[in-house]
Amino acid sequence: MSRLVVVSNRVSAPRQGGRTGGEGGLAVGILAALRERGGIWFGWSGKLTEQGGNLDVFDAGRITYAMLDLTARDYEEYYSGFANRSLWPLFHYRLDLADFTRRYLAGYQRVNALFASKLLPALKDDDQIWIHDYHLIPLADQLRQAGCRQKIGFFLHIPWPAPEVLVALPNHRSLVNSLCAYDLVGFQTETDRQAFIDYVLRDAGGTYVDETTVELNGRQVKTGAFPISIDTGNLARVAEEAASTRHTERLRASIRDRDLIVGVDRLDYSKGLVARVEAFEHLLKAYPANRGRAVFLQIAPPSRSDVPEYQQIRAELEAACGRVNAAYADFDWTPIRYLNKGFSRRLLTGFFRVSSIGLVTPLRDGMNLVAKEYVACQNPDEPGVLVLSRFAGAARELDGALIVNPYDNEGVAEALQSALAMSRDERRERWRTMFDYLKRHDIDAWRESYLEALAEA
Ligand code: ADQ
Repeated sequence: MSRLVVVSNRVSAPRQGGRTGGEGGLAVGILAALRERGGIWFGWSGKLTEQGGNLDVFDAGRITYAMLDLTARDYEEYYSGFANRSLWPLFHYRLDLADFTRRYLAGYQRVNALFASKLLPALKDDDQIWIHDYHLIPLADQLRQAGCRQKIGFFLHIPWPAPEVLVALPNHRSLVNSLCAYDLVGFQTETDRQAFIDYVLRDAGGTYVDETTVELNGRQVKTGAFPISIDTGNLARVAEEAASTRHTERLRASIRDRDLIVGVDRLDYSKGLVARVEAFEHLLKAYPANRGRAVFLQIAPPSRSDVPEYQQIRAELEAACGRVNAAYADFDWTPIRYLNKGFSRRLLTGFFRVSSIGLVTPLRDGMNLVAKEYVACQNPDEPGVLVLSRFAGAARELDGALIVNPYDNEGVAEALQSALAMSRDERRERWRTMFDYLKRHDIDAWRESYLEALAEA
């Protein structure tokens, strides 16, 4: 079996003591494949140095971790700039927030070229290369120009926008051309894949080769939808144990017989947090029986805090939570508990397990793993209800959820009210279909289906 070379913006390398830094599902899934096949995980070290370009390489078992330092200017232009101020808002349909400063694009291309030049010497002839996410779209093109002939696949973790939105990007054409340097381009959903095909056929003059393959400028690229997932079985076990830990007991004791609604997100404008608070406010307004009874716990640690739009969303969220609490709190009850910090995965699983509702209402999201994690963590006898935005990729799969439109506060409030009133039989039935689905479609199945398609491409 050929070696696997994984490239992503950041690398989840083991910390001292041998455990991996990233406990998240993606790291678990990728590490399983790297351990089985042997290979390299290549990416940014997270360090900024004066010169940049230094490569720190070390082996752990069959895996080589190769981590590259960047300069402060690289960070500003490639990461905070083009990746997070141009592509991220655009791909999440926030044209109003997108900043297409040309300097950012130049930095993005420079860092992709740096990745290519440092990766190339480490490659063997029969390696398979798997590149992740919007930070690294031009990487295959850069590698090809330097003579790389290996099979290269790409997976996009965020949505691919409709052509009408994509064309607002000044370099949309060259970005799509560079995607055609891959053998396989994977998307989260069929909708994303179709949006890419639409652009290639309608805007770029490409043609179909077969149902999943298109040709553009003499290059053929295969496409596929590969909805990412979680380590379902393991997470369910962790949640069962977490149900009786000290922290979960403390949370349960503080809620007493009230209803807990939980939200867990990075503090990102794509996650719909302000609208979510407004929907909860509407629940208290329209259904007064919930006053003194419902508690909304929102966990949202800061993310990308050096990007101005993230400082703004944080201020807006704090104001919204403060306003609702000021309007509705009583001496023995606070409606919203807003925590501006992260928690370990283990603690979160316990929090998911004791809550009556998982509230996941992004305005746009590639997949949203929190929705899947919430389902995996439920108690089969007494499961909570998932209230899920139609704009999350996960909504295509989790049909036992109450699907909502996050722009419609009153509609979300109605769904919350139905979830709170739902019979145990209905909750069990809805949960069971989703859990069985996630057992079959877990992170291992995702990885295997992607790598099989890459091998065939
Ligand atoms: P994210 O936008 O980060 O990921 P999501 O998939 O929900 O969104 O979360 C990733 C992970 O971070 C989850 O495992 C979650 O538990 C964890 N996490 C989130 N908030 C946390 C918190 N407050 N404390 C601790 N952990 C937290 C991007 C795309 C998604 C896509 C993933 C994977 O935007 O659409 O699902 O990549 O492809």
